[in-house]
Amino acid sequence: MDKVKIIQVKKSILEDNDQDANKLREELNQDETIYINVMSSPGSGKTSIILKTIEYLHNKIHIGVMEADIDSDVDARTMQEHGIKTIQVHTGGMCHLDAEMSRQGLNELATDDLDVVILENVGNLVCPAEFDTGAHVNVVVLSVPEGDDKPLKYPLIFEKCDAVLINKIDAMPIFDFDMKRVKEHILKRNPKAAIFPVSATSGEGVKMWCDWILNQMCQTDRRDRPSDQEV
Ligand SMILES: Nc1nc2c(ncn2[C@@H]2O[C@H](COP(=O)(O)OP(=O)(O)O)[C@@H](O)[C@H]2O)c(=O)[nH]1
Ligand SMILES: [Mg+2]
Repeated sequence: MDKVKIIQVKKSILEDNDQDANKLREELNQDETIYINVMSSPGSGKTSIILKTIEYLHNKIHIGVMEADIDSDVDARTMQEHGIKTIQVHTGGMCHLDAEMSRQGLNELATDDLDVVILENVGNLVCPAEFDTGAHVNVVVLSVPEGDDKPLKYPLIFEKCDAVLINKIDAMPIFDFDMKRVKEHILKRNPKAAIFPVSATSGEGVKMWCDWILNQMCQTDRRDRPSDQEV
């Protein structure tokens, strides 16, 4: 097994990250590559759901993964062991990725042959929400054991996203998690959010989520950040 490619990315010196993020989206549009930013707290199942997504979609589209962490290459090694084109970016202690850091990682990954790049962002429900990475699609993974109140406690990330995956639904019988209530909390903050109850372990719900991704790819005009919607 080849060693994982690891790069240290540097924070943007540009004042206007939003402008830079729009520019990156434009560049990716020209390459016809869709960039999906997956955010969540540590352990909610980002790596697991990304693997399941690629397992489902690999016969249809080419997907690469960019792993962003403060340290380690654990998740990138997992991706590579599954034969997935991947790069590990280290953020130099930062708890998020900005558009320039994304660009550095994407350049090293080399996206020419990729239809989709999935970013597994740094595990955190706060900082990643504050920085536009240049992604076309922003996704939050919330897992059942974390509780149905998280959209109330971390509203910004739920406002900024296009889709929420409620993961670990196989664990619903064990936890006091109210699916109806969590959907209400999310939609109150973001009426346009698509919500997918899934289990990365059993595969339940994954088809609907993957069909939604394919549908996003058909939407050609993704120039403006989709989450800049009125909420
Ligand atoms: N029961 C259950 N466990 C899951 C599911 N998805 C992930 N896990 C477990 O949750 C733990 C953290 O998952 P991981 O994908 O590493 O989360 P990440 O830190 O967000 O990337 C691992 O032990 C996974 O096996 C799921 O749908 N159901
Ligand atoms: Mg992970």
